[in-house]
Amino acid sequence: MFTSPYAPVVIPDESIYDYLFSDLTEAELDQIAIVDGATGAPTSYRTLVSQINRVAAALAERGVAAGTVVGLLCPNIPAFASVFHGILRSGATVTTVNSLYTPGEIQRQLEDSGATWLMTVSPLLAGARAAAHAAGIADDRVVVLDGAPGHPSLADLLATDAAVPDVSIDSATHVAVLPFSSGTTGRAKGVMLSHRNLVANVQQARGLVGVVPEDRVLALLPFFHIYGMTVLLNLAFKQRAALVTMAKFDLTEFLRIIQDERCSYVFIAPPIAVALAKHPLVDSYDLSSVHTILSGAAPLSGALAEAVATRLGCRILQGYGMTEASPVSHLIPIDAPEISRDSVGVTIPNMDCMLVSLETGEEIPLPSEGVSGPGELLVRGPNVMLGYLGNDQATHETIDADGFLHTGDVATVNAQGVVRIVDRSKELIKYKGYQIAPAELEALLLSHVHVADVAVIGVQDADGQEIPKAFIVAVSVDAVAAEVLMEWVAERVAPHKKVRVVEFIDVIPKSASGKILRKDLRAREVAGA
Ligand code: 4UW
Repeated sequence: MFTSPYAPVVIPDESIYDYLFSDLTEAELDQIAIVDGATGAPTSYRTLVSQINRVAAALAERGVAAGTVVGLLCPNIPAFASVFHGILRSGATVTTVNSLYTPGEIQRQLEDSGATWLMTVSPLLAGARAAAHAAGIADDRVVVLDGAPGHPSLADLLATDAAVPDVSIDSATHVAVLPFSSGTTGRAKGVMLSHRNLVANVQQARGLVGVVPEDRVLALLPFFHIYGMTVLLNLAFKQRAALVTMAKFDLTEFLRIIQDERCSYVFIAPPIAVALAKHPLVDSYDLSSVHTILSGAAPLSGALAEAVATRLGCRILQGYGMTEASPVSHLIPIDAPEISRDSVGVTIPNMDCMLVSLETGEEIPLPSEGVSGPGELLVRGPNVMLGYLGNDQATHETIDADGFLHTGDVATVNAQGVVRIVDRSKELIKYKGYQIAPAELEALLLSHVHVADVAVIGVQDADGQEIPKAFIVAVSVDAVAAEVLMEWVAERVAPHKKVRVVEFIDVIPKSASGKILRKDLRAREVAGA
Protein backbone atom coordinates (compact mmCIF):
# COMPACT_ATOMS: atom_id res chain seq x y z
CA MET A 1 0.00 0.00 0.00
CA PHE A 2 1.15 3.58 -0.50
CA THR A 3 -0.28 6.83 0.80
CA SER A 4 -0.01 10.50 0.07
CA PRO A 5 3.39 12.15 0.62
CA TYR A 6 1.40 14.98 2.22
CA ALA A 7 0.18 15.12 5.81
CA PRO A 8 -3.56 14.48 6.24
CA VAL A 9 -5.88 17.49 6.17
CA VAL A 10 -8.76 18.05 8.59
CA ILE A 11 -12.13 17.46 6.96
CA PRO A 12 -14.79 19.61 8.60
CA ASP A 13 -18.00 17.80 9.49
CA GLU A 14 -20.40 20.20 7.74
CA SER A 15 -22.60 20.57 4.70
CA ILE A 16 -21.04 21.71 1.45
CA TYR A 17 -22.93 25.02 1.79
CA ASP A 18 -21.54 25.71 5.27
CA TYR A 19 -18.06 24.64 4.21
CA LEU A 20 -17.98 26.92 1.19
CA PHE A 21 -20.01 29.93 2.20
CA SER A 22 -20.69 30.21 5.95
CA ASP A 23 -17.39 31.91 6.77
CA LEU A 24 -17.26 34.50 3.97
CA THR A 25 -15.91 37.76 5.35
CA GLU A 26 -17.43 41.17 4.52
CA ALA A 27 -14.54 41.85 2.15
CA GLU A 28 -14.95 38.48 0.44
CA LEU A 29 -18.68 39.03 0.01
CA ASP A 30 -17.85 42.03 -2.19
CA GLN A 31 -15.49 40.03 -4.41
CA ILE A 32 -16.61 38.68 -7.75
CA ALA A 33 -17.69 35.05 -7.58
CA ILE A 34 -18.76 34.46 -11.15
CA VAL A 35 -18.64 36.26 -14.48
CA ASP A 36 -20.79 35.43 -17.49
CA GLY A 37 -18.12 34.91 -20.15
CA ALA A 38 -20.57 35.71 -22.96
CA THR A 39 -21.52 39.18 -21.63
CA GLY A 40 -18.91 39.98 -18.99
CA ALA A 41 -21.68 40.46 -16.37
CA PRO A 42 -20.29 39.88 -12.84
CA THR A 43 -22.01 38.39 -9.77
CA SER A 44 -20.53 39.04 -6.33
CA TYR A 45 -20.23 36.45 -3.59
CA ARG A 46 -22.90 38.50 -1.72
CA THR A 47 -25.38 38.13 -4.58
CA LEU A 48 -24.49 34.47 -5.12
CA VAL A 49 -25.09 33.59 -1.47
CA SER A 50 -28.31 35.58 -1.36
CA GLN A 51 -29.57 33.75 -4.47
CA ILE A 52 -28.56 30.35 -3.08
CA ASN A 53 -30.56 31.03 0.08
CA ARG A 54 -33.59 32.30 -1.81
CA VAL A 55 -33.60 29.29 -4.11
CA ALA A 56 -33.39 27.03 -1.04
CA ALA A 57 -36.22 28.88 0.70
CA ALA A 58 -38.44 28.91 -2.39
CA LEU A 59 -37.90 25.20 -3.04
CA ALA A 60 -38.60 24.33 0.61
CA GLU A 61 -41.80 26.40 0.40
CA ARG A 62 -42.85 24.19 -2.54
CA GLY A 63 -42.18 20.97 -0.65
CA VAL A 64 -38.63 20.18 -1.74
CA ALA A 65 -36.75 18.66 1.20
CA ALA A 66 -34.23 16.05 2.23
CA GLY A 67 -34.95 13.01 0.09
CA THR A 68 -36.17 14.98 -2.93
CA VAL A 69 -34.08 14.49 -6.06
CA VAL A 70 -33.89 17.46 -8.45
CA GLY A 71 -32.58 17.08 -12.00
CA LEU A 72 -30.42 19.93 -13.27
CA LEU A 73 -30.07 20.19 -17.05
CA CYS A 74 -28.25 23.41 -17.76
CA PRO A 75 -25.11 24.60 -19.55
CA ASN A 76 -22.40 26.57 -17.69
CA ILE A 77 -24.10 29.89 -16.94
CA PRO A 78 -23.86 31.85 -13.68
CA ALA A 79 -27.38 30.78 -12.62
CA PHE A 80 -26.16 27.15 -12.49
CA ALA A 81 -24.15 27.99 -9.36
CA SER A 82 -27.09 29.60 -7.53
CA VAL A 83 -29.44 26.77 -8.39
CA PHE A 84 -27.00 23.92 -7.75
CA HIS A 85 -26.05 25.19 -4.30
CA GLY A 86 -29.63 26.32 -3.61
CA ILE A 87 -30.92 22.79 -4.12
CA LEU A 88 -28.20 21.39 -1.84
CA ARG A 89 -28.96 24.09 0.76
CA SER A 90 -32.61 22.95 0.81
CA GLY A 91 -31.43 19.48 1.85
CA ALA A 92 -32.40 17.94 -1.49
CA THR A 93 -30.15 15.94 -3.83
CA VAL A 94 -29.07 17.15 -7.27
CA THR A 95 -28.65 14.87 -10.25
CA THR A 96 -26.77 16.80 -12.92
CA VAL A 97 -27.69 15.85 -16.48
CA ASN A 98 -25.48 16.27 -19.56
CA SER A 99 -26.95 19.26 -21.41
CA LEU A 100 -26.43 17.56 -24.78
CA TYR A 101 -28.51 14.50 -23.87
CA THR A 102 -31.41 13.37 -26.06
CA PRO A 103 -34.90 13.29 -24.49
CA GLY A 104 -34.60 9.53 -24.06
CA GLU A 105 -31.29 9.85 -22.22
CA ILE A 106 -32.67 12.61 -19.97
CA GLN A 107 -35.76 10.53 -19.18
CA ARG A 108 -33.66 7.54 -18.25
CA GLN A 109 -31.56 9.53 -15.79
CA LEU A 110 -34.62 11.22 -14.26
CA GLU A 111 -36.24 7.83 -13.74
CA ASP A 112 -33.13 6.04 -12.52
CA SER A 113 -32.36 8.80 -10.02
CA GLY A 114 -35.97 9.13 -8.82
CA ALA A 115 -36.05 12.83 -9.71
CA THR A 116 -39.37 14.59 -9.09
CA TRP A 117 -38.23 18.07 -10.17
CA LEU A 118 -36.25 19.31 -13.14
CA MET A 119 -34.50 22.65 -13.58
CA THR A 120 -33.50 23.74 -17.07
CA VAL A 121 -33.22 26.67 -19.48
CA SER A 122 -35.53 27.64 -22.37
CA PRO A 123 -33.22 26.52 -25.23
CA LEU A 124 -33.30 22.99 -23.77
CA LEU A 125 -36.99 23.03 -22.83
CA ALA A 126 -38.41 20.96 -25.70
CA GLY A 127 -36.29 17.91 -24.86
CA ALA A 128 -36.48 18.54 -21.13
CA ARG A 129 -40.26 18.77 -21.11
CA ALA A 130 -40.67 15.61 -23.20
CA ALA A 131 -38.36 13.73 -20.83
CA ALA A 132 -40.01 15.18 -17.72
CA HIS A 133 -43.52 14.26 -18.89
CA ALA A 134 -42.40 10.75 -19.77
CA ALA A 135 -40.89 10.49 -16.27
CA GLY A 136 -44.10 11.75 -14.69
CA ILE A 137 -42.89 15.26 -13.76
CA ALA A 138 -45.55 17.92 -14.35
CA ASP A 139 -44.84 21.41 -15.75
CA ASP A 140 -45.15 23.12 -12.35
CA ARG A 141 -42.10 21.11 -11.28
CA VAL A 142 -40.09 21.87 -14.40
CA VAL A 143 -38.39 25.16 -13.55
CA VAL A 144 -37.21 27.12 -16.60
CA LEU A 145 -34.55 29.42 -15.22
CA ASP A 146 -34.93 32.14 -17.84
CA GLY A 147 -38.73 31.75 -17.94
CA ALA A 148 -41.28 30.00 -20.17
CA PRO A 149 -45.10 30.11 -20.11
CA GLY A 150 -46.61 27.56 -17.74
CA HIS A 151 -43.37 26.95 -15.81
CA PRO A 152 -41.89 28.52 -12.68
CA SER A 153 -38.75 30.60 -13.40
CA LEU A 154 -35.64 31.49 -11.43
CA ALA A 155 -37.11 34.98 -10.95
CA ASP A 156 -40.18 33.36 -9.35
CA LEU A 157 -37.97 31.43 -6.94
CA LEU A 158 -35.85 34.48 -6.10
CA ALA A 159 -39.01 36.52 -5.35
CA THR A 160 -39.76 34.43 -2.25
CA ASP A 161 -39.85 35.98 1.21
CA ALA A 162 -39.92 32.58 2.91
CA ALA A 163 -37.22 31.78 5.45
CA VAL A 164 -34.27 29.55 4.57
CA PRO A 165 -35.20 26.07 5.81
CA ASP A 166 -33.43 24.85 8.90
CA VAL A 167 -32.27 21.46 7.64
CA SER A 168 -29.99 19.22 9.59
CA ILE A 169 -27.53 17.47 7.36
CA ASP A 170 -25.50 14.50 8.55
CA SER A 171 -22.64 15.17 6.17
CA ALA A 172 -21.35 11.59 6.19
CA THR A 173 -24.59 9.98 5.04
CA HIS A 174 -26.66 12.72 3.36
CA VAL A 175 -26.52 12.25 -0.41
CA ALA A 176 -25.69 15.62 -1.97
CA VAL A 177 -25.29 14.74 -5.62
CA LEU A 178 -26.02 11.88 -8.00
CA PRO A 179 -23.80 12.27 -11.05
CA PHE A 180 -24.01 9.29 -13.42
CA SER A 181 -21.08 7.05 -14.28
CA SER A 182 -20.84 3.61 -15.80
CA GLY A 183 -17.89 2.76 -13.53
CA THR A 184 -16.01 -0.35 -14.53
CA THR A 185 -18.85 -2.09 -16.37
CA GLY A 186 -22.37 -1.75 -17.76
CA ARG A 187 -24.59 1.29 -18.18
CA ALA A 188 -24.47 4.59 -16.32
CA LYS A 189 -25.46 4.39 -12.65
CA GLY A 190 -26.21 7.10 -10.07
CA VAL A 191 -23.09 7.73 -7.97
CA MET A 192 -24.09 8.64 -4.41
CA LEU A 193 -21.74 11.36 -3.17
CA SER A 194 -22.33 12.68 0.33
CA HIS A 195 -21.79 16.23 1.55
CA ARG A 196 -18.69 14.88 3.28
CA ASN A 197 -17.38 13.39 0.01
CA LEU A 198 -17.64 16.81 -1.66
CA VAL A 199 -16.18 18.73 1.28
CA ALA A 200 -13.35 16.22 1.60
CA ASN A 201 -12.29 16.35 -2.03
CA VAL A 202 -12.02 20.15 -2.06
CA GLN A 203 -10.15 20.08 1.24
CA GLN A 204 -7.78 17.35 -0.04
CA ALA A 205 -7.08 18.96 -3.43
CA ARG A 206 -7.11 22.74 -2.81
CA GLY A 207 -3.56 23.10 -1.53
CA LEU A 208 -2.11 21.12 -4.43
CA VAL A 209 -4.22 22.80 -7.13
CA GLY A 210 -3.17 26.19 -5.79
CA VAL A 211 -6.05 28.38 -7.02
CA VAL A 212 -5.83 31.72 -5.12
CA PRO A 213 -8.39 34.52 -4.57
CA GLU A 214 -6.79 36.64 -7.29
CA ASP A 215 -7.35 33.92 -9.89
CA ARG A 216 -9.91 34.24 -12.65
CA VAL A 217 -10.73 30.62 -13.41
CA LEU A 218 -12.15 29.70 -16.80
CA ALA A 219 -15.25 27.54 -16.25
CA LEU A 220 -15.51 25.80 -19.59
CA LEU A 221 -15.57 22.21 -18.38
CA PRO A 222 -19.19 21.35 -17.72
CA PHE A 223 -20.49 21.83 -14.21
CA PHE A 224 -22.67 18.73 -14.70
CA HIS A 225 -19.58 16.49 -14.82
CA ILE A 226 -17.80 15.75 -11.56
CA TYR A 227 -14.56 17.46 -12.69
CA GLY A 228 -16.29 20.82 -13.25
CA MET A 229 -18.52 20.35 -10.23
CA THR A 230 -15.74 19.79 -7.70
CA VAL A 231 -12.85 21.75 -9.17
CA LEU A 232 -14.84 24.75 -10.44
CA LEU A 233 -18.15 25.12 -8.56
CA ASN A 234 -16.72 24.00 -5.24
CA LEU A 235 -12.92 24.40 -5.13
CA ALA A 236 -12.73 27.76 -6.92
CA PHE A 237 -15.46 29.17 -4.66
CA LYS A 238 -13.72 27.83 -1.56
CA GLN A 239 -10.60 29.70 -2.69
CA ARG A 240 -12.70 32.88 -3.25
CA ALA A 241 -11.55 33.02 -6.88
CA ALA A 242 -13.77 34.26 -9.73
CA LEU A 243 -15.24 31.76 -12.18
CA VAL A 244 -15.69 32.89 -15.78
CA THR A 245 -18.39 30.77 -17.39
CA MET A 246 -18.45 29.47 -20.94
CA ALA A 247 -21.65 27.68 -22.02
CA LYS A 248 -20.35 25.80 -25.07
CA PHE A 249 -16.89 25.11 -26.47
CA ASP A 250 -15.83 27.13 -29.47
CA LEU A 251 -12.11 27.71 -29.94
CA THR A 252 -12.42 31.37 -31.00
CA GLU A 253 -14.75 32.21 -28.12
CA PHE A 254 -12.53 30.24 -25.71
CA LEU A 255 -9.48 32.29 -26.71
CA ARG A 256 -11.43 35.57 -26.72
CA ILE A 257 -12.78 34.98 -23.21
CA ILE A 258 -9.34 34.13 -21.83
CA GLN A 259 -7.96 37.32 -23.38
CA ASP A 260 -10.83 39.70 -22.55
CA GLU A 261 -11.51 38.37 -19.05
CA ARG A 262 -7.81 37.96 -18.25
CA CYS A 263 -8.31 34.34 -17.13
CA SER A 264 -5.35 33.08 -15.14
CA TYR A 265 -6.14 29.44 -14.36
CA VAL A 266 -7.65 27.21 -17.04
CA PHE A 267 -8.94 23.68 -16.46
CA ILE A 268 -9.11 21.58 -19.60
CA ALA A 269 -9.42 18.06 -20.99
CA PRO A 270 -6.73 16.78 -23.42
CA PRO A 271 -8.48 17.63 -26.74
CA ILE A 272 -8.22 21.31 -25.80
CA ALA A 273 -4.51 20.82 -25.21
CA VAL A 274 -4.27 19.55 -28.81
CA ALA A 275 -5.90 22.77 -30.06
CA LEU A 276 -3.73 24.95 -27.81
CA ALA A 277 -0.58 23.23 -29.06
CA LYS A 278 -1.42 23.12 -32.76
CA HIS A 279 -4.09 25.60 -33.87
CA PRO A 280 -2.90 28.74 -35.71
CA LEU A 281 -5.70 30.86 -34.15
CA VAL A 282 -3.94 30.67 -30.78
CA ASP A 283 -1.31 33.15 -31.98
CA SER A 284 -3.96 35.81 -32.63
CA TYR A 285 -4.89 36.22 -28.97
CA ASP A 286 -3.15 37.61 -25.91
CA LEU A 287 -3.11 34.69 -23.49
CA SER A 288 -0.40 36.14 -21.25
CA SER A 289 -2.80 36.23 -18.25
CA VAL A 290 -2.71 32.41 -18.05
CA HIS A 291 -0.24 31.13 -15.46
CA THR A 292 -1.52 27.55 -15.08
CA ILE A 293 -3.42 24.97 -17.13
CA LEU A 294 -4.61 21.79 -15.47
CA SER A 295 -5.66 18.85 -17.65
CA GLY A 296 -7.62 15.81 -16.58
CA ALA A 297 -10.39 13.35 -17.52
CA ALA A 298 -8.29 11.49 -20.13
CA PRO A 299 -4.59 10.81 -20.77
CA LEU A 300 -2.33 13.75 -21.60
CA SER A 301 1.03 12.88 -23.16
CA GLY A 302 4.18 14.52 -21.85
CA ALA A 303 5.01 15.83 -25.34
CA LEU A 304 1.63 17.50 -25.69
CA ALA A 305 1.88 19.01 -22.21
CA GLU A 306 5.33 20.36 -23.07
CA ALA A 307 4.11 21.84 -26.37
CA VAL A 308 1.28 23.71 -24.62
CA ALA A 309 3.48 25.00 -21.80
CA THR A 310 6.09 26.26 -24.27
CA ARG A 311 3.63 27.91 -26.63
CA LEU A 312 1.68 29.68 -23.88
CA GLY A 313 4.58 30.25 -21.53
CA CYS A 314 2.64 28.79 -18.62
CA ARG A 315 2.72 25.90 -16.19
CA ILE A 316 0.83 22.72 -17.11
CA LEU A 317 -0.40 20.19 -14.57
CA GLN A 318 -2.29 16.94 -14.79
CA GLY A 319 -4.91 15.48 -12.49
CA TYR A 320 -6.60 12.12 -12.36
CA GLY A 321 -9.72 10.84 -10.78
CA MET A 322 -13.14 9.40 -11.35
CA THR A 323 -16.74 10.28 -10.52
CA GLU A 324 -16.77 7.59 -7.82
CA ALA A 325 -13.94 9.44 -5.99
CA SER A 326 -15.60 12.88 -6.14
CA PRO A 327 -13.34 12.80 -8.37
CA VAL A 328 -9.71 13.73 -7.57
CA SER A 329 -7.27 11.12 -6.26
CA HIS A 330 -4.00 12.18 -7.96
CA LEU A 331 -2.53 15.51 -8.94
CA ILE A 332 0.71 17.10 -10.05
CA PRO A 333 0.96 19.82 -7.39
CA ILE A 334 1.33 23.42 -8.56
CA ASP A 335 4.78 23.75 -6.99
CA ALA A 336 6.39 20.53 -8.23
CA PRO A 337 8.22 21.22 -11.53
CA GLU A 338 10.29 18.08 -11.03
CA ILE A 339 7.30 15.77 -11.54
CA SER A 340 6.93 14.42 -15.08
CA ARG A 341 3.98 15.90 -16.99
CA ASP A 342 2.98 12.56 -18.45
CA SER A 343 2.29 11.26 -14.96
CA VAL A 344 -0.79 12.12 -12.94
CA GLY A 345 1.39 13.16 -10.02
CA VAL A 346 1.05 12.02 -6.46
CA THR A 347 -1.72 10.71 -4.22
CA ILE A 348 -3.65 13.54 -2.57
CA PRO A 349 -3.83 13.76 1.25
CA ASN A 350 -6.00 11.33 3.25
CA MET A 351 -5.86 8.65 0.56
CA ASP A 352 -4.34 5.17 0.45
CA CYS A 353 -3.56 3.41 -2.82
CA MET A 354 -2.61 -0.03 -3.94
CA LEU A 355 -1.65 -1.61 -7.25
CA VAL A 356 -2.84 -5.16 -7.80
CA SER A 357 -1.84 -7.62 -10.48
CA LEU A 358 -4.34 -7.90 -13.33
CA GLU A 359 -3.64 -11.63 -13.50
CA THR A 360 -3.64 -12.69 -9.86
CA GLY A 361 -5.24 -9.77 -7.99
CA GLU A 362 -2.24 -9.79 -5.65
CA GLU A 363 -0.71 -6.63 -4.35
CA ILE A 364 2.28 -5.26 -6.27
CA PRO A 365 4.85 -3.95 -3.79
CA LEU A 366 6.00 -0.33 -3.91
CA PRO A 367 9.46 -0.27 -5.54
CA SER A 368 12.38 0.92 -3.42
CA GLU A 369 13.82 2.37 -6.61
CA GLY A 370 12.68 2.58 -10.24
CA VAL A 371 9.12 1.89 -11.34
CA SER A 372 6.69 -0.86 -10.31
CA GLY A 373 5.14 -3.23 -12.78
CA PRO A 374 1.68 -2.16 -13.94
CA GLY A 375 -1.40 -3.15 -11.98
CA GLU A 376 -4.96 -2.05 -11.36
CA LEU A 377 -5.08 1.09 -9.21
CA LEU A 378 -7.14 0.85 -6.02
CA VAL A 379 -7.88 4.00 -3.99
CA ARG A 380 -9.38 4.58 -0.54
CA GLY A 381 -10.29 7.78 1.26
CA PRO A 382 -13.03 10.12 2.52
CA ASN A 383 -13.86 11.17 -1.05
CA VAL A 384 -14.88 7.66 -2.16
CA MET A 385 -18.62 7.42 -2.91
CA LEU A 386 -21.24 5.87 -0.65
CA GLY A 387 -22.13 3.53 -3.51
CA TYR A 388 -24.28 3.26 -6.63
CA LEU A 389 -27.92 4.20 -6.16
CA GLY A 390 -30.11 1.12 -5.91
CA ASN A 391 -27.36 -1.21 -7.12
CA ASP A 392 -25.67 -2.98 -4.23
CA GLN A 393 -24.19 -5.55 -6.53
CA ALA A 394 -22.31 -2.96 -8.60
CA THR A 395 -21.27 -1.22 -5.37
CA HIS A 396 -19.81 -4.44 -3.95
CA GLU A 397 -18.06 -5.21 -7.22
CA THR A 398 -16.41 -1.77 -7.14
CA ILE A 399 -15.63 -1.11 -3.46
CA ASP A 400 -14.03 -4.06 -1.68
CA ALA A 401 -14.33 -5.14 1.94
CA ASP A 402 -11.32 -3.01 2.89
CA GLY A 403 -12.92 0.10 1.44
CA PHE A 404 -10.75 0.26 -1.69
CA LEU A 405 -12.37 1.57 -4.86
CA HIS A 406 -11.30 -0.50 -7.87
CA THR A 407 -10.69 2.12 -10.54
CA GLY A 408 -10.37 -0.15 -13.59
CA ASP A 409 -7.33 1.94 -14.55
CA VAL A 410 -3.91 0.37 -14.97
CA ALA A 411 -1.06 2.31 -13.40
CA THR A 412 2.58 2.19 -12.38
CA VAL A 413 4.14 3.97 -9.42
CA ASN A 414 7.74 4.96 -8.82
CA ALA A 415 9.70 5.05 -5.58
CA GLN A 416 8.73 8.70 -5.07
CA GLY A 417 5.03 7.78 -5.25
CA VAL A 418 4.48 9.34 -8.69
CA VAL A 419 1.67 7.50 -10.51
CA ARG A 420 1.36 6.98 -14.24
CA ILE A 421 -1.88 5.77 -15.83
CA VAL A 422 -0.78 3.37 -18.59
CA ASP A 423 -3.98 1.60 -19.64
CA ARG A 424 -7.58 0.87 -18.73
CA SER A 425 -8.83 -2.58 -17.78
CA LYS A 426 -12.50 -1.52 -17.64
CA GLU A 427 -14.86 -1.25 -20.60
CA LEU A 428 -15.29 2.53 -20.34
CA ILE A 429 -14.44 4.70 -23.34
CA LYS A 430 -13.70 8.42 -22.95
CA TYR A 431 -14.40 10.76 -25.83
CA LYS A 432 -13.02 14.24 -25.14
CA GLY A 433 -13.15 13.36 -21.45
CA TYR A 434 -16.83 12.34 -21.58
CA GLN A 435 -17.88 8.84 -20.66
CA ILE A 436 -19.21 6.37 -23.18
CA ALA A 437 -20.46 3.04 -21.86
CA PRO A 438 -19.85 0.40 -24.58
CA ALA A 439 -22.72 -1.64 -23.10
CA GLU A 440 -25.14 1.17 -23.96
CA LEU A 441 -24.02 1.47 -27.59
CA GLU A 442 -23.92 -2.32 -27.98
CA ALA A 443 -27.50 -2.65 -26.69
CA LEU A 444 -28.65 0.10 -29.04
CA LEU A 445 -26.89 -1.35 -32.09
CA LEU A 446 -28.22 -4.85 -31.33
CA SER A 447 -31.73 -3.44 -31.70
CA HIS A 448 -30.96 -2.55 -35.35
CA VAL A 449 -32.54 -5.03 -37.78
CA HIS A 450 -29.33 -5.52 -39.74
CA VAL A 451 -27.04 -6.12 -36.77
CA ALA A 452 -26.52 -9.70 -35.62
CA ASP A 453 -23.80 -9.02 -33.06
CA VAL A 454 -21.64 -6.12 -31.96
CA ALA A 455 -18.81 -5.01 -29.69
CA VAL A 456 -17.68 -1.43 -29.08
CA ILE A 457 -14.18 -0.47 -27.93
CA GLY A 458 -12.08 2.69 -27.77
CA VAL A 459 -9.43 3.25 -30.45
CA GLN A 460 -7.04 6.16 -31.06
CA ASP A 461 -7.52 8.82 -33.73
CA ALA A 462 -4.67 10.59 -35.56
CA ASP A 463 -4.19 13.03 -32.63
CA GLY A 464 -3.91 10.20 -30.12
CA GLN A 465 -7.38 10.88 -28.72
CA GLU A 466 -9.79 8.06 -27.96
CA ILE A 467 -12.84 7.46 -30.17
CA PRO A 468 -15.46 4.68 -30.09
CA LYS A 469 -15.32 1.99 -32.76
CA ALA A 470 -18.00 -0.64 -33.37
CA PHE A 471 -17.14 -4.11 -34.63
CA ILE A 472 -20.30 -5.37 -36.28
CA VAL A 473 -21.51 -8.74 -37.46
CA ALA A 474 -24.19 -7.95 -40.04
CA VAL A 475 -27.17 -10.29 -40.50
CA SER A 476 -26.05 -10.87 -44.10
CA VAL A 477 -23.20 -9.73 -46.31
CA ASP A 478 -23.65 -6.11 -47.49
CA ALA A 479 -26.88 -5.86 -45.48
CA VAL A 480 -26.14 -2.34 -44.35
CA ALA A 481 -23.50 0.37 -44.91
CA ALA A 482 -21.28 1.61 -42.08
CA GLU A 483 -22.44 5.22 -42.67
CA VAL A 484 -26.07 4.21 -42.32
CA LEU A 485 -25.42 2.57 -38.97
CA MET A 486 -23.37 5.51 -37.70
CA GLU A 487 -26.10 7.95 -38.67
CA TRP A 488 -28.75 5.74 -37.09
CA VAL A 489 -26.84 5.76 -33.77
CA ALA A 490 -26.17 9.50 -34.01
CA GLU A 491 -29.92 10.17 -34.15
CA ARG A 492 -30.41 8.36 -30.85
CA VAL A 493 -27.56 9.43 -28.57
CA ALA A 494 -25.83 12.59 -27.31
CA PRO A 495 -23.13 13.78 -29.77
CA HIS A 496 -20.18 12.54 -27.70
CA LYS A 497 -21.54 8.97 -27.82
CA LYS A 498 -21.61 8.77 -31.63
CA VAL A 499 -19.92 5.71 -33.11
CA ARG A 500 -17.05 7.18 -35.15
CA VAL A 501 -15.66 4.06 -36.88
CA VAL A 502 -17.33 0.83 -37.95
CA GLU A 503 -15.66 -2.39 -39.04
CA PHE A 504 -17.59 -5.39 -40.23
CA ILE A 505 -16.33 -8.65 -38.81
CA ASP A 506 -17.34 -12.31 -39.08
CA VAL A 507 -17.66 -13.07 -35.41
CA ILE A 508 -17.24 -11.18 -32.13
CA PRO A 509 -14.58 -12.90 -29.99
CA LYS A 510 -16.18 -14.14 -26.77
CA SER A 511 -15.20 -16.16 -23.74
CA ALA A 512 -16.81 -19.50 -22.93
CA SER A 513 -19.27 -17.66 -20.69
CA GLY A 514 -20.24 -15.30 -23.52
CA LYS A 515 -18.32 -12.21 -22.37
CA ILE A 516 -16.94 -10.04 -25.17
CA LEU A 517 -13.16 -10.42 -25.33
CA ARG A 518 -12.42 -6.71 -25.68
CA LYS A 519 -8.73 -7.41 -25.20
CA ASP A 520 -8.68 -9.48 -28.40
CA LEU A 521 -10.37 -6.70 -30.31
CA ARG A 522 -7.89 -4.18 -28.95
CA ALA A 523 -4.98 -6.45 -29.93
CA ARG A 524 -6.47 -6.85 -33.40
CA GLU A 525 -6.72 -3.06 -33.65
CA VAL A 526 -3.11 -2.53 -32.61
CA ALA A 527 -1.93 -5.22 -35.05
CA GLY A 528 -3.95 -3.57 -37.84
CA ALA A 529 -2.50 -0.14 -37.11
N1 4UW B 1 -5.23 10.23 -17.34
C1 4UW B 1 -5.78 9.10 -17.83
C2 4UW B 1 -5.94 11.09 -16.60
C3 4UW B 1 -7.31 10.78 -16.35
C4 4UW B 1 -7.83 9.59 -16.91
C5 4UW B 1 -9.39 10.58 -15.79
O1 4UW B 1 -15.85 10.73 -16.04
P1 4UW B 1 -15.03 10.12 -14.96
O2 4UW B 1 -15.71 9.31 -13.94
O3 4UW B 1 -14.23 11.22 -14.15
C6 4UW B 1 -13.32 12.10 -14.67
C7 4UW B 1 -12.54 12.85 -13.71
C8 4UW B 1 -11.64 13.79 -14.12
C9 4UW B 1 -10.71 14.46 -13.25
C10 4UW B 1 -10.52 14.11 -12.00
C11 4UW B 1 -9.58 14.76 -11.12
C12 4UW B 1 -8.79 15.81 -11.68
O4 4UW B 1 -7.95 16.42 -11.00
C13 4UW B 1 -9.00 16.13 -13.00
O5 4UW B 1 -8.24 17.08 -13.51
C14 4UW B 1 -8.14 18.24 -12.79
C15 4UW B 1 -9.94 15.48 -13.75
O6 4UW B 1 -13.17 12.23 -15.86
O7 4UW B 1 -13.93 9.24 -15.70
C16 4UW B 1 -12.97 8.55 -14.95
C17 4UW B 1 -11.98 7.88 -15.85
O8 4UW B 1 -11.37 8.83 -16.74
C18 4UW B 1 -10.02 8.44 -16.98
C19 4UW B 1 -9.77 7.17 -16.18
O9 4UW B 1 -10.01 6.05 -16.98
C20 4UW B 1 -10.83 7.30 -15.10
O10 4UW B 1 -11.18 6.08 -14.49
N2 4UW B 1 -9.12 9.52 -16.56
N3 4UW B 1 -8.31 11.37 -15.66
N4 4UW B 1 -5.37 12.20 -16.16
N5 4UW B 1 -7.06 8.75 -17.64
